[in-house]
Amino acid sequence: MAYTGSMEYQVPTVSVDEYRETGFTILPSVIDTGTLEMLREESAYFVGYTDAVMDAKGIEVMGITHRGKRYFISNRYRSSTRISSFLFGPLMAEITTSFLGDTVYLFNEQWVVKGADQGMKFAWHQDSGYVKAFDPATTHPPYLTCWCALDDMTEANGTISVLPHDVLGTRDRILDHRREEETNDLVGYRGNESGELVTMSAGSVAVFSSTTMHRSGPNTTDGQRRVYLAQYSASPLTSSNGELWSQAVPFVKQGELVYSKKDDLDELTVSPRIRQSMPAELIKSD
Ligand SMILES: O=C(O)CCC(=O)C(=O)O
Repeated sequence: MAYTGSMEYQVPTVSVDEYRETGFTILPSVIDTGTLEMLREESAYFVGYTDAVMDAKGIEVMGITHRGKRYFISNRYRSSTRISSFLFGPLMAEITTSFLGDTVYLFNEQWVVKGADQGMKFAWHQDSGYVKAFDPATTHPPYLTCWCALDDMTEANGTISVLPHDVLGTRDRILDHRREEETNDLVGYRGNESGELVTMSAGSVAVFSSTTMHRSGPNTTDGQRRVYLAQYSASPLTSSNGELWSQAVPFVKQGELVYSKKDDLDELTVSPRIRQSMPAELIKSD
């Protein structure tokens, strides 16, 4: 059973089949223009916010974020009054339940923005490789990434490429990833495969598994390349010591929407590691 609420859009069965076989699929033009505009405005706010944080710290690089070139801004939706309507709304319920089944938790969400002209590439990796790098004994089941395009995605502006599971045998396997000195990227593949380039229009969603190997190219255009990336799991993902790894915010239970803003920040939904990285005003109101 998938999402039981009313939603005009339905994920085609062929897309689910393609995902199961290759590890990824594209859902073209599924985000409406009003939502797209809202996400673009929020993206601008969070990039500005991140620049201000870097200014205050006097730094140009923060983890895998490089000022002006590439931004990864995670776990900030609670600072916005608008983003939760998308993250926990009917469209994402329809998409996530189609791939994960009738119970879904939010695992992580982030902006991935590449700056105009100087947008940096991002190395081959599996999203699960970032979990394994910090928790080598991890045995988590693959989770789901919804890579939501806020701009048309082209080779020129640094879209992603993906490797179908069969190429490296990644369906149920997390490869070891090594950190690249100059970028801080974790690199999971250094071979010659170029994968499938994902070109799609703004408002489309590329759906892939956390074990799907993917990378993205540099942005050589004069506009930003903006993505909102939301990740969901079918059950709370715990690390090898049994603690919650990231977040497990209840979203859909037995096909019904159960997200509750009021209970969103309790200790069952957000791990101490993620809580620590949140702005103080959010934690205080807990
Ligand atoms: O949007 C991109 O350039 C790639 C993002 C990505 O691969 C990730 O965050 O895992």
